[in-house]
Amino acid sequence: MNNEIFEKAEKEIEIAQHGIKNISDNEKLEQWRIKYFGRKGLILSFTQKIGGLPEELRPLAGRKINEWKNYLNSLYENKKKEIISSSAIKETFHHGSMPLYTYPGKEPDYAYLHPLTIVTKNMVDIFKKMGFGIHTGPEIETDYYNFSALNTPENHPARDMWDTLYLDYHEKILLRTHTSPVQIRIMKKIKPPFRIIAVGKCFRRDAFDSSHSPVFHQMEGLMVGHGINFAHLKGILIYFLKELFDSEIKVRFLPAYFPFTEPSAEISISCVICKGKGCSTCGGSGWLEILGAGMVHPEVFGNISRKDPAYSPDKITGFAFGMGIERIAMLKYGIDDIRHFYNNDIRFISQFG
Ligand code: FA5
Repeated sequence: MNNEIFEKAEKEIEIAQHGIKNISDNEKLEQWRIKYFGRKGLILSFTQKIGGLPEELRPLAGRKINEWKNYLNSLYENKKKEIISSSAIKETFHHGSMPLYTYPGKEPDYAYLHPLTIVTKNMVDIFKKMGFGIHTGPEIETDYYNFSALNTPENHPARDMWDTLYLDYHEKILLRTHTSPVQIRIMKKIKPPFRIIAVGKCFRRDAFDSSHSPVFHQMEGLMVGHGINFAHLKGILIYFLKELFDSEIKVRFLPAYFPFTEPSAEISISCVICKGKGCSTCGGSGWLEILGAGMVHPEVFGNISRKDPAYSPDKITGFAFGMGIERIAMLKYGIDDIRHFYNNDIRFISQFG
């Protein structure tokens, strides 16, 4: 055995060492064992070459072959242990005779959209179709935006319409009682003509009952331009309500009062439960009040036009509306208690997605 043969053998051992690293099952390990220890394997073929060597080299060659044999054997034994212990891990995931990893998986719970999210999206989509832009405003407001700029100055009796939660009474910082302050913020930001809606949380010192929550959601609408009149308001709201509920519903406008609109209207739809015949949901009247609306009061435009003449009430008109999203969702889905929306009961929430 000359040097060349020794080098070749060392190289083969190196290949064996790399080869065993990637083996992870018994079948491949057995193939590896045969390749090095089998009848035509590496060790035997070197052993057979000893006889053909000069006598003085034979003891060295014998020692070398023993070294390689022991080394390959230790690689083999270690790998065998490794495979046994990894299959032991698999065993612990067995169920009876069936490995758990072949078992059908447990179906995960799906996430559901909250009914208020679904209804809000439906409502927004209808207004988007009619060219309305989507805006938002802050939930923490000042007295000015929530009241004064909306023609409801201090000591105005209409302030009693909204039981207000103040964060700082002296600084006149409060949680907005409605989304109408967004009207003022928008008019200070963009020039007419425009049409927008704004959705968000509102807060009132209202006790929880089946139709009231201290935190609820409103959608505000505002359309301002030249020659906007009550017929536009009616056309847009009737189209919206028929799209949202059902083209068969009837829509009723009754005179109402809001300090920031004149004239103002309270808008009802024929009861979606009894189809207008009279039931407990509509209190026997056949009608469900659903939103407040009206033509923007000239005083409101006056507050803006002091800084921006584009809002002079002589030049432009507009209409606004505001609706409670929870109340609309209750009617749409026949939900009898507003508190269901906030209880986080998955059995309730998963019915709508
Ligand atoms: C307003 O808040 C006016 N800003 C609406 C408006 C906007 C009128 C623009 C004219 C022009 P009102 O206080 O009626 O109006 O509230 C509107 C809707 O909010 C109600 O019809 C109701 O659906 C909902 N709402 C009011 N209070 C609560 C409450 N505590 N819980 C749940 N929904 C409520």
